[in-house]
Amino acid sequence: MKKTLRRAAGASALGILFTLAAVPGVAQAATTKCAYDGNDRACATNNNNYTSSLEVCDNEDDGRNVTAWFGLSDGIQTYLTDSYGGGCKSSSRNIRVAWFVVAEQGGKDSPTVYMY
Ligand SMILES: [Ca+2]
Repeated sequence: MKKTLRRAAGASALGILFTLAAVPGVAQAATTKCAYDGNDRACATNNNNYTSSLEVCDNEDDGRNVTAWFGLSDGIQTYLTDSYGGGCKSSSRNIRVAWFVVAEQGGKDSPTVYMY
């Protein structure tokens, strides 16, 4: 019993440490937006330090890949393609995402998502 209590106290002390350590992260608040095409999706996250994360997920086992096109804030476009299974495709950039669209192979583009 004593041992369990001590372990629990240790865990909560760790929890406090993590909470305190996370506080500076508030200044790094990120903006994440996603677009969906059925169950398929693409997301972009812009971080306050002007980096970004891109992700596309083919969640439909229908033989059609899913591609997202991302417009970066310098005007350059890039894309990511995912095929069903094995998790999502992701990438990061040292620049923010301005907009993106997602579409399934042979399908229509989603409405454009503007990040800011
Ligand atoms: Ca698919």
